[in-house]
Amino acid sequence: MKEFKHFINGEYVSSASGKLFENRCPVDNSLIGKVHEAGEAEVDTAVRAAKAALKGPWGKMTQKQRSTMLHRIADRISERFDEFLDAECLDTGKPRSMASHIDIPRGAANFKEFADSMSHPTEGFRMDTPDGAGALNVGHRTPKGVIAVISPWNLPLLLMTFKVGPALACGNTVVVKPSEETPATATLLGEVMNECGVPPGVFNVVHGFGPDSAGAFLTTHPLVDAITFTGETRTGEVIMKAASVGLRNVSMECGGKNPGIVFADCDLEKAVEGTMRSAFVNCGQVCLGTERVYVERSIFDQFLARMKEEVAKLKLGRPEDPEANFGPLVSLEHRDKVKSYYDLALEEGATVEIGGGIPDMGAELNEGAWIEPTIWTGLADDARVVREEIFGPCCHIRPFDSEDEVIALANDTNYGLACAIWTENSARAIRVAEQMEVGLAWVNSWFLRDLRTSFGGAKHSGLGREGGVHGLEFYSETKNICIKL
Ligand code: NAD
Ligand code: 6OD
Repeated sequence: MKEFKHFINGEYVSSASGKLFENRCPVDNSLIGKVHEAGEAEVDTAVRAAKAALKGPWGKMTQKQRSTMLHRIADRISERFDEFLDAECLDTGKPRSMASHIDIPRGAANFKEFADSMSHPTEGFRMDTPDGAGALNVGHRTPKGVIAVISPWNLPLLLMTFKVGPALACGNTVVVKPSEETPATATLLGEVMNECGVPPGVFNVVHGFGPDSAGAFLTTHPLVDAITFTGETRTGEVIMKAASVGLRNVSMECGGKNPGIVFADCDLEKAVEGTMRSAFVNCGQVCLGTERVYVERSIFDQFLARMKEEVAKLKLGRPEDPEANFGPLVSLEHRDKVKSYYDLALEEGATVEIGGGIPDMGAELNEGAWIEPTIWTGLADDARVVREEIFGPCCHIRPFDSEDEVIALANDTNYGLACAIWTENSARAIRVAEQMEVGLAWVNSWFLRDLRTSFGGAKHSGLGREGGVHGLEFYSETKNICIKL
């Protein structure tokens, strides 16, 4: 049985309180191991270690030296690929075929990419002065300090390193609080940091829950200089309150209820393939995923029929099953939540086109967090199932008649993370994308990412942007040095 300890100041440490909680595999609900739960004392030690490390060898490194170290971390993740893959799949139950193409390679790429993209030209302005001599203004960037990284369970390594990579590239130190559901890859990353010679205190991990636990202790700690969070909007609101004490910066990547818009002039097969991925990959547990699909009426029946055919082909199975492309939800608790929306859909008058229940997976797997991929039609636009984020493998498909109508429908939500537009008419694609109230608009694609671009959500889906220069803004402090000539 595994034991997941905190990683503080370069060492694995137990909780002083002796408090541990269980970590279970959602495939069959078997016990993976026990996780140490951090109290205020361990969080305080981690934050102080991170603060001290800013003044140690890490703080004296040049940008180039840090960049070399981040490349080494990426290489080491790739060398230990199978260990990261095993750990991620055990925690989440996701298919190895998916994690080996998305989660682990992106975990490594997040260090490589940000190692390279975080050095930017310094701004400089020469100004006139009344005496005619002039002055020179030079923008100077310093690390922000200790960054608290609070991450979720759906893409644990990918989303945690999307923040740790740029934070370290800018010279900060971090204290990571991974989700209580998925402690493994963050813990393993500690070993990699030591193997790569990252100074103690630069990367720290504390385990635990949110309220009255590691998450709250970390986000309220006065020595934390900024907080970067990925998770539910409601949790983000609580964290923002904590960050208001001391006016700490926050970056918030939160939930979504993302629309897919399928015009009659799309390439139907591409639209079906893309919508299938955006609704069902990772068992629908992707913040960018499509839970509302709007299809132009003339192709509605054809599109729906093709989607149902493809859903019927999804193969549920263990992560290691080479045929399986669909795993369980992350936990029984989350399965209960998703299932409650399946029940609500019936109460709200949905037609269940396919799925809608809990599958019989056989004696070995029936204790796991399995749920059927599901498509509904026929719900009203104000149904809760159409308005609230479910974060499961399901979508509602509804016909529309005009471009203006679908733009209004797609934007009629408190969320504003992403959308996917399917059309072969590029003028229309641009026109519609420009009117979408979202942070990310995909045209004839989904989840296609150049890490130099901005990432984040509008409305209740987030605050601020990360990625490329946007991350540089968040993870560094800019000082203007004005030199009188
Ligand atoms: P969550 O908000 O429940 O938890 C996220 C993290 O916050 C966990 O580590 C949790 O322990 C911690 N936390 C909870 N309460 C806290 C508190 N009071 N103080 C400090 N930390 C606290 O989210 P989740 O269930 O892990 O993830 C699913 C949600 O995340 C969905 O809403 C999804 O849309 C969102 N998400 C968004 C993005 C994005 O990039 N926009 C990416 C992935 C997931
Ligand atoms: O690709 C990324 O950088 C990213 N942050 C993806 C988020 C996925 C949400 O579940």
